[in-house]
Order: sequence, then C-alpha cells, then structure tokens
Amino acid sequence: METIVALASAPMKSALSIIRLSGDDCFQIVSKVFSKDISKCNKRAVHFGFINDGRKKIDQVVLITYIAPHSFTGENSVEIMCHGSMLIVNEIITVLIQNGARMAVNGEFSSRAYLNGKMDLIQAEGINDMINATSEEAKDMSMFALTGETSKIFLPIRQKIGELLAKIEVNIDYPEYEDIADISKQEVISVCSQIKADLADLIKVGERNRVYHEGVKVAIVGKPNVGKSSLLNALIGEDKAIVTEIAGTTRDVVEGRFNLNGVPVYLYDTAGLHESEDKIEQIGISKAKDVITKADLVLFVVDNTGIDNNLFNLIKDKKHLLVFNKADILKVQDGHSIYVSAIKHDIKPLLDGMVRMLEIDEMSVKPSFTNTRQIGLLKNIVGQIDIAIRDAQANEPSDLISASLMIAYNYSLDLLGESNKNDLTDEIFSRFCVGK
Ligand SMILES: Nc1nc2c(ncn2[C@@H]2O[C@H](COP(=O)(O)OP(=O)(O)O)[C@@H](O)[C@H]2O)c(=O)[nH]1
Ligand SMILES: [Mg+2]
Repeated sequence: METIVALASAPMKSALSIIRLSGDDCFQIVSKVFSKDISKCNKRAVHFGFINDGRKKIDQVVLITYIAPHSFTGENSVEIMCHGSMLIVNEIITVLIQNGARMAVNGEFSSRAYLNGKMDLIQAEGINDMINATSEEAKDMSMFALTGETSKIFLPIRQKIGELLAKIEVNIDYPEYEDIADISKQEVISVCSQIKADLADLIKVGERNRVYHEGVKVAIVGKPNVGKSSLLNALIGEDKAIVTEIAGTTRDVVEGRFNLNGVPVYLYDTAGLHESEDKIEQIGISKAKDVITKADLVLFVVDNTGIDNNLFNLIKDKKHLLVFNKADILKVQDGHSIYVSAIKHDIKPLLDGMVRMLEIDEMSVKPSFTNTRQIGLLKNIVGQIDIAIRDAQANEPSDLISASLMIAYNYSLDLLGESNKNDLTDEIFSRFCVGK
C-alpha cells in the first residue's frame, strides 16, 4: 500500500505532537530524512534522532517503528513524536511528502486497519464514537464497540440464521438422503420467532442508548423576561447567555450543553416570543420557531406574569414541560407543577422533569448497536425474518423461505462489515478525523 502520513494529535500548540506514517515504504521514506537509517528495520523499536530536510535540522524527535502485521493498521508504520509546534509539524510532514509519502484522507489509518482484518466495522465505528464522546457513558459504550464486545452480542444471532439456512438448503439440495432430518415448517417458524425476539431486544436497547452519542435537543421558550437565559446559565453552570431586566435582550439563539444522566443535552435559549417591530428581534423570533420545530423537548418558561395562551398554542403539540420560574418571588405554588428559581440555581425539579420526559431514567451502559447504519441493518434483518415466517405459515416452498433467510444472512455480514469491504469503507471512514 502507498505510504500515508498525517498528524495524529490535535492541530495546536502542545508539548508534543505525533505524526503517523503507514505503508510499504514508510521505513525507507523516514530514513531519507532521519539521522539514522531505519530502512532495514525488522522489529518494533524506539529511535532517537533528528529530522532534517537536507539543508537543516527540523527537530529532535523520538520515533517508534511498528512491523506489519503488528501495528494499528496491520502495515509497517512509524509514529514520530516531535515538539508540539504547528510550524515543526508542517515542516516534517512536508519533507515526508517530498520524499514519497502522501497526505492521508479522513479515517484512512482506521480504514486500512479494517481492510487488513485488524478489526471489524463495529470496532472501527467504535473508535470514531470514542473520539467524539462527550460523556463518560458515551465513552464507555464506545469502549465496548472498540474491544469487540458489541460485535460479540450479535454473533449468536447470525449463527442461528446461518444454521437454519444450512438445514433448509440441505433439505432442498439432497431430498433423496433419508438420514437427513426433514426440517418442519413449524421448526422454521419457531427458530425465526426466537431470532426476531433477540433482534427486537438489540434494536430496543440500541435506539435507547443512541442518545448517549447523539444527545437531545431542548429548546427554552417563553415570553420576554421570564428568565429563559438565566435558566440556560443555571443548567450549564456558567454565564453564557446575557441576562438583563430589559425585555428583548436575547436576539439570536444561544446554545449551551450539559450532561444529564450521561446524556448530552443541547440547549437552545431563544428570543422571547412576542409581537415585535424590531427587525433583528423579528429574525430572532423566527429562528426561535425553527428551534421549536427541531427540539426533542420544549421548556415553556413562565413567571408571575402568567401564561400567554397564543404562545402556549405554538408548542402544545411538542413534547414539553411547563416551568414556573422565579419561584423565589412567586406567592402561590400548587403542589404538582415544576417551580424553579434560575437566579438561585434552584433547578432540581426541572432536572427531574427532564429526565422523566426524555425517558433517560432507567438507561444502562451496555454493548449496543446505536448508529443509523447498525440499527437500519438490524431492522432489515427483521424484515426478512418476517417474510420467512409468513412464507412458512403459508406453507410456501422451502426455496422461497431460504431466499429470505439468505438476504437476512447477507445483512448480518454487512453489520460487521464482512461483505463488500470496499463499497462500505469510503462512506463510513470519511466521517473520521485525518490521522485516525
Ligand atoms: N427573582 C428572580 N428573578 C429572575 C429569575 N430568573 C431571572 N430573573 C430576572 O428576570 C430578568 C430577565 O431574565 P432573563 O434571563 O434575561 O430573561 P429572558 O428574557 O427570558 O431571557 C432578569 O432581571 C433576571 O435577573 C429568578 O429565578 N428569580
Ligand atoms: Mg434571554
């Protein structure tokens, strides 16, 4: 394979940076610019020396050589640890490219690892989720994927489909052999129903747990001056949105993020909704309406000035919570509504209400298939199993049942990325960072 190069660490000033190379000629290419000849390198080793461009020394570095297949990509690889200046990093990468390496594209190291059989597709997707995780729970779930534990929960299901398929095929291909037990339609229906139940469990947990990665969108909506921006600040624990006693302070949508039960909550504080002559405020109000449309949950904030029914009509069909703010100065409080004081950071009843409405109270971190591709494939398999059950019930010929099971089996190969490796990779790995 062509030798690729990329910065693997963050593109910013730091103590050290890591530049990674992978490919057939990486030892030769590095030798051309390194103070030591490592072209005959045949074991994993650490070297100390200088990178130079033929005119001057660029930096003093430590580099590690990895010998195929014992590397992340499964190919000969080098990791260069240089000083963490972007100037140095650019000079080193430039001189490596001048000597035959090519800049890697997004996810190319991981895609090579996958193509070289170092990991399946679920594991590769786990790496990307891990890098993007913003909560401990999301990171722990990615770890299950990365270490292969997620793939493992699917294998028994795939095996059941394979075995059933094999039994039916044997019956079709060798009907003359009497020592092969005939598989009854009843057995087909019973095994398929079991497979379907197992898949339904995986889909349920996956759809629930995907919020650890994807998070939820929550819009804060209400009249001007009820304390929406104060509430955003109290929820995220910092003074992000400007708060004043002047109505119409918030014009653009202000975003904030915090974790609730390990789930990233994306908050959108909006301009107060009311009739306004101010052009900028009008744009803000129209943006607020967009945010309401996209939100998973709307916090409808009200204070002692009461509920505006026109406004309430705008959000009443969305999943929403009615939140009474300024509880510190509210005289009458009934027993069952949510009362908070944004200014005093007294927001526990709201947090409890959000957990309940977002149904994130009884979640548990466990291996699960959470992205659209994975859940889509699980549903496709269920679709084919359903067809097989229906055909068996209608006493259709075995080869018809076998055809549906075959499609289901192929989907199950796609899930771990075991078929059509090349078709899949471009799409999936383009979402990765360069250098990963
Ligand atoms: N007493 C009291 N005042 C509050 C509370 N939350 C906000 N305010 C005040 O209400 C005014 C408007 O707050 P702001 O967050 O800008 O409201 P917004 O227009 O809805 O974003 C400010 O003067 C805040 O200090 C609260 O919990 N209690
Ligand atoms: Mg505001």
